[in-house]
Parts: sequence; structure tokens; C-alpha cells
Amino acid sequence: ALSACLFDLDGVLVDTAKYHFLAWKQLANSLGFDFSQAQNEELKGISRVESLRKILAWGGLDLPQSRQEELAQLKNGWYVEMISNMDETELLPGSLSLLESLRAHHIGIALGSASKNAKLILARTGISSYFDVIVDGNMVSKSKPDPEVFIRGAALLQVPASGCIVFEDASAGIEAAQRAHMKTIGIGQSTDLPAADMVVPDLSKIDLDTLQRLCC
Ligand code: G16
Ligand code: MG
Repeated sequence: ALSACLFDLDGVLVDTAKYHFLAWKQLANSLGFDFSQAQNEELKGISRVESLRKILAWGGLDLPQSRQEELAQLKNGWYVEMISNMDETELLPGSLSLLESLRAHHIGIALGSASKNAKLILARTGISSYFDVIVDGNMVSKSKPDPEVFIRGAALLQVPASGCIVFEDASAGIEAAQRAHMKTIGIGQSTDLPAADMVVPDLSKIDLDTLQRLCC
């Protein structure tokens, strides 16, 4: 039976990918090369340091660790400035009503995000109070597709993996959820997320009946 829903943040509840894109592009440009939307797609769900490693490789740069840490910090400073102006209008369609409905039916709600800025984003968009449990990039050592983030979420909620549904927009996240033995709902296009149990364009297409059927 359905016990809990675990949500990825970026690309599922909010669209922060556009801010990641702007901040990474600014960093790449400052290093003398460009960065495309298509490349940004490949960074979905990937941690900050791994994203930087990929971007530097695309730019043909091999920099020492200390310089990489400076650059990651520089990008994050720009990114945090951008997301500090977010508000509830930047929630993706269906986010709020699904959270409401889960809470009304006493279904557990957890966040499972790679972002170290997750709590700021939840606060800015006004949805912090819906989450029984928050697992973010500050709490896990292995990033998606490792299942750690979702296993931690279920453990903190004290529910079995078999009663959990994970919402994810990145294939690395779908893989992580499946390795945690959880059901998966992909947000986006089925061609991009072929491994998911079901795929919807956004959370407005999800109701409680669908979730309960998926978990039985
Ligand atoms: C998100 C984004 C990634 C980003 C990562 C780390 O993960 O999808 O693009 O690189 O968080 O973010 P930060 O630099 O804020 O720590 P998720 O898991 O919420 O999709
Ligand atoms: Mg995501």
C-alpha cells in the first residue's frame, strides 16, 4: 500500500534548471567558452562538483582541485542570488495541490534532492511545511544514480521501500529510485525516461487513485 511520496526538487516541484543554466553559462563565459541548453540537460540531477567537472571537460580545461572549488563557489554565489528572488509563482503546475492532497490523506512526504540549496528553495516557494522529511545534497555522500538519497528518505519516514513512490525528472534519479526498490513516476517525456513506471508531463496529471494503484 502507498505509504509515502518522495520528491526530487529541481524539475519536479520547481523549475530551477533555468537558473542553474544561467549561472553555469556565466561561469563558462568567464572562462572563455560557451555552454548550451543541451549541455545543461545533461546536468539534471547531477551534483554541483560533478557538473563543474563535466563543464570544464567540455571547455577543454584541466584545473587543479583548489581552483575547481573556487569556481564551484563562484557559480553557487550567482545561483543563490538568483534563487533568492524566487516565490510561489515558480512552483510547477500541480505541485501545491498534490502536496495538499497527500497531506490530507496522511501519506508521508519527503524531499530527495541533490541540491545543497534545497531548503532555501522550499522556503522561498512557501512549501517547506509540507515535508515530513528533507534529504538534500548536504546529507548524502553518494549522488544519484546511487540510491542513498531515497533510502535515507524512507528510513527517516520509517516506511518500507515497497510503499514509496519517487517523482523524478532525471534518468539518474529514476535509476536511483529503482535501485532503492521504489516505484517511479517520471516528470517529462517518456522517450527521455523509458525506465520509469509511468511518465507524466507534470504533477497536475497525478491523483491519489493513480498513486494507490501503482503501489498495490
Ligand atoms: C539539482 C539539479 C542539479 C544540480 C544539483 C546540485 O538536483 O538538478 O542540476 O547540479 O541539484 O545543486 P546545488 O548546486 O544547488 O547544490 P535535484 O536532485 O533537486 O534535481
Ligand atoms: Mg531533478
